[in-house]
Amino acid sequence: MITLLDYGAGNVRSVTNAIERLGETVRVCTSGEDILTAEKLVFPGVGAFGRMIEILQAKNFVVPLKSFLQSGRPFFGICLGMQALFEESEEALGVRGLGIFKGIVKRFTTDLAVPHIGWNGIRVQQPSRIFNGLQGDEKFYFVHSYHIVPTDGDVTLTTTNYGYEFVSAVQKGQIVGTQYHPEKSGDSGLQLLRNFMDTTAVVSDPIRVNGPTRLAKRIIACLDVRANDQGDLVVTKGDQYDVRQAGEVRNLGKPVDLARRYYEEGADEITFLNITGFRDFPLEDMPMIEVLKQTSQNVFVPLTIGGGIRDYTDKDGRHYSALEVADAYFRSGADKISIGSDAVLVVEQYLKEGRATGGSAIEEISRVYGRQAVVISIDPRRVYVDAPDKVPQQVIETEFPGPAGERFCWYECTIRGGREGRPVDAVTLAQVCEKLGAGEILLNCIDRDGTNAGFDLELINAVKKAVTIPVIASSGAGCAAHFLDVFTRTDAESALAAGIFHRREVPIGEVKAYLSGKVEIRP
Ligand code: 1PR
Repeated sequence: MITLLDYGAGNVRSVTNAIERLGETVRVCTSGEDILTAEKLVFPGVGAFGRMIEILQAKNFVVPLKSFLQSGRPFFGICLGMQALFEESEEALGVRGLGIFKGIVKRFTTDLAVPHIGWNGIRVQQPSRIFNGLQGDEKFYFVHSYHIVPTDGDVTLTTTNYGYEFVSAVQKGQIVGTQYHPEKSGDSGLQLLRNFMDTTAVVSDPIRVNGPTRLAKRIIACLDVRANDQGDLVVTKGDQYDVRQAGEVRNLGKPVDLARRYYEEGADEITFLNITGFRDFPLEDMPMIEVLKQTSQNVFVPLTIGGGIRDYTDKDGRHYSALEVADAYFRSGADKISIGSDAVLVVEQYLKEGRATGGSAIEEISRVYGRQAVVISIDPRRVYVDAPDKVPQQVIETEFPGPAGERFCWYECTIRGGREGRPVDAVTLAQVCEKLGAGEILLNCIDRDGTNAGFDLELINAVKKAVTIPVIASSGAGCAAHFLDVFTRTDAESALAAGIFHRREVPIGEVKAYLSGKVEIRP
């Protein structure tokens, strides 16, 4: 039996699912006594360092945890669960970590996008039983803005490159910690966990990778989900956001089945968008929660969910905060949430008042779950102008003139599934959201959605240049070459598609085979 230290923030369901998939039972610890009596302890940390330590202290977990770590029994710390073992973190100066390892946790100092999100390699520095059955050249899923800096080099288990080489895993006796998420790293991650649980696994020294490891460009499958007119939850797909054909909502399959198919075909990440979330409150419309729960049982790559993440008061006057909605999604298996309409309204408020309130959904959710868990989904459409100074919005010069030959355009943000245009432009929206605590931008484009005409590279370049967080290029993919375009002609970290995958026009494997050798991908 594995004891899981759940301190209350983040997605522990995925770790539980991964362990159960490997045939072990999980006991979630609710008291210090549970920690002390654990045979093997897994500590999956998600969120922010300061809050994690605060909760561990409030629950009186610190003393039993230290005692367990000194007992010589197997311990696996994941991400923040590994960082907790160090003395201090720049994320919360003055807050003391567990101090099992000497050293600190530092923020990335690189020109690359931070958080470091995606699949990167590892360079093995010492043998370990967790590598049994691995080659050493596999990629694992990372999502973090801070990394450990151990004082004692002997504890370094693996290193990874992101702008520079950092320590991505540690080992000392029976204590193992990885910055990467084995529960989100497909078969290779499951193998790591299996080896950890099997204390008889042979100590293995896989091939040592030469040269720096490289972050892969991610291919994301997106499932737009809503109820059809018969009330069934279906994956649908719009043409420029119109999801009806001959009056009926297009039905391209069942959400749980399709997500599983994409995982098996090699998707690096899966996104669900509850596209009528702006009018149906997700906590009343439980099917989406159920979709997540079922998906996370079989899909071991990151899951993002969007739609309806905002404050809400139900018909009985009960108020729900956006954070509560996000909580429900994280508890059901989501790794990231994505905010659409509400982000536009938050940014408008920010621009009007000239300052942050501290209470917006973006700020609250990133404070509790960390910025890497907060994605902003932007639904922009082009508005042409004949001169850049004609409008207050951020304007770009375009190679594709408008209907009256206009050579400039700006990207109007929309809310409520593209139904309502707002005065804020996509570039400004992305910049303000980054300031407020967003960790990633999902950049759709209504003009290109469902057209198979390729990504809007001008839009992607304009937004990507304006922010330092990762950008997911979305809308318009029609063939594998479009992915090469977006990865070579913009700096987008990942590309998302829907229609071509749903209709099996271009399977994920074909996209990856085409990109192989041209850009870094996870095979
Ligand atoms: O506003 O916070 O409730 O979130 C609602 C979410 O639902 C937003 O993320 C918004 O993008 C999404 N959404 C709302 N209406 C639609 C619609 O299509 N009618 N879908 C919609 C957005 C766009 C993409 C699509 C890509 C790739 N879908 O995610 O998957 O354009 O498509 P393609 O490869 O076929 O071109 P809130």
